[in-house]
Amino acid sequence: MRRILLILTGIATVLALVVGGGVTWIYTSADVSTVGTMDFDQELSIPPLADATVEADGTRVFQLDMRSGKKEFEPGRLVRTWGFNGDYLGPTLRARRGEQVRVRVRNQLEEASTVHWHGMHLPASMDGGPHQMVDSGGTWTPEWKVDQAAATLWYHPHPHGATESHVRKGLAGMFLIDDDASSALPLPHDYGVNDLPLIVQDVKFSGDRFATGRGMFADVGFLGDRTMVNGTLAPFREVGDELVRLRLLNASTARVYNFGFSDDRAFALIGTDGGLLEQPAEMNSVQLSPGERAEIVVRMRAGERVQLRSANAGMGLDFWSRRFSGGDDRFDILELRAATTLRPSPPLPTALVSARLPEASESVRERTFTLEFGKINGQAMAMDRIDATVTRGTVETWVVRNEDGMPHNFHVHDVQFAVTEYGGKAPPAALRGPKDTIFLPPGGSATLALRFDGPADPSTPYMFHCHLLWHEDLGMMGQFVVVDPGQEAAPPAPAHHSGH
Ligand SMILES: [Cu+2]
Repeated sequence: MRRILLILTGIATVLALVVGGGVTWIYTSADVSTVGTMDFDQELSIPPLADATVEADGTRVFQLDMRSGKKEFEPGRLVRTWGFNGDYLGPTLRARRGEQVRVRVRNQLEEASTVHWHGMHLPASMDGGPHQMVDSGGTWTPEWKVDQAAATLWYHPHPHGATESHVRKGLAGMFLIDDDASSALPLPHDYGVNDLPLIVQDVKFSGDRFATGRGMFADVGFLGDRTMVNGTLAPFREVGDELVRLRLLNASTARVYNFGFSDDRAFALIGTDGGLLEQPAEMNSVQLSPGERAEIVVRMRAGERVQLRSANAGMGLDFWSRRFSGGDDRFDILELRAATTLRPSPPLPTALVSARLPEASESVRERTFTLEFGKINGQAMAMDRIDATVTRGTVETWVVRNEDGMPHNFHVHDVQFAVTEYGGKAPPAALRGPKDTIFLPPGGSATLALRFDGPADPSTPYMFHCHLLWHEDLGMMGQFVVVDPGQEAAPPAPAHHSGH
């Protein structure tokens, strides 16, 4: 009897050690750090400014071809990719407020996709969401008048259920808006010189393809083991000005970054998703979840090297989920190398632009959106269901709550909203500018003021959704239409396909 007990105790001990060891191994091997390990041996590529023709009536016309290709990301690493007008990512589109723009989108891929203008105020039928599919071999030519403040926007596919895979393969690019107010400010403006677009993505390779698998317990979605900027691995960039503006875009499918510098220097946040702040805000780090942008200005010292880094993303998670959601990961992202002599920069202005965001006091209606895995307000996305009908010209209050144990975010098409409350408090400096995407930690909430300026289109919806792309594909998305006063929503037409 005693012997059996001893044997049983022995077996239990061994089992506990194996399971405990396994869990410890899974836990300790789940975090990633590239800090201090990077050679920074590839010069950062800068997406070219897209060619445009200007028609007699002033319309600025761009062309974007979606195509497949191959790109050698590092010596001996040739990967199958997708891109716009090239093998990977796309050119930077640039237009001024007040201009009419037209984009001729040709789909040369073997499957249908879409191109969505993230952050752009435009008619729903031009939005490039899941209702504006462009078939393989098809052409889609949206056109609209740019009617919003200077901002760093971007474009990417939005086909329902396949957004994660289309973006990960390389379909993303920036769309910069200029206006008179921003051009008049003494900010770094020289594209690719002292005004750098930075499209940040995490990546993992598997032979000649991008890996797609989610790690064990990684309920946010795919997390890569290294990062790249503008499709460049281990990038460096030489800079020759005292002040350098970085336009940060988190174009990753699931990863949240907390950007700062290797020496923890302060920088000035000058803009958020939808454009410039009223005044610069000094900080040491800025968090961006997928889809979010930040414009920052950093002061360089002659001859130095400093690394843009992401660390301590935390995300408001407990120690277990933080580890498996990438919150403990650390990345060296980009090395800035200052010339031995720097061109002097004018001082950063203390005031940037005047206030223009909607206010809570203007709101005529409140709605609540609860986020949980795969659902918003208890329902998964349905292409033929309109979830909210808003009246053109009105301001609404949207209260968004994350009732889940994992992080999410919330993106609204067509508008730039004001964050009036975050976690029950006044929003921090990084959330005081125009936003179209907002991060929500587990149990977190945000109160938004949104002005819907239309135009009315009762049968073509805009989307709101979680921008963690796996979650979005699973159905964490809903639809709203903008109508004229007294008008009702019409059932959405079946997805329109642009064919040959
Ligand atoms: Cu989500």
